[in-house]
Amino acid sequence: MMAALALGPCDLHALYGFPSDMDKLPGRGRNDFGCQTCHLSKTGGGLNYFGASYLERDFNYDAPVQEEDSDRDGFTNGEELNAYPATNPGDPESFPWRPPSLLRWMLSNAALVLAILAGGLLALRKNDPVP
Ligand SMILES: [Ca+2]
Repeated sequence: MMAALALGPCDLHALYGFPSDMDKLPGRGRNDFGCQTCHLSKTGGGLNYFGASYLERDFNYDAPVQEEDSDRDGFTNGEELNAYPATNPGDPESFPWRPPSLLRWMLSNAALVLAILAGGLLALRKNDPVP
């Protein structure tokens, strides 16, 4: 009983064997944030933005929860929890790395970028003096 008193609500949740809501999350909720995936502190307590959304959906990690951006950091909960490494969907200061906009454009238009580069190389070769 003394050990249980030293644990936070998130630990008690697992200790007393309630259905694990963490197990429903990507990677079974095993990420660097632990209880803070849903709670404000490492020992549980109040819910963060994602925890409130998850509770609102009765702990169903369904499409509306996955597609929501609970912490309004520009990434959906699903993008954050499936990122490698996962980021915290309840913390707006935690989000996946996003390449700069020019690099994103170049990656999404790779064929055009390669064609421009190839055309530039051909133009340079044409200007080379013939041996
Ligand atoms: Ca986040």
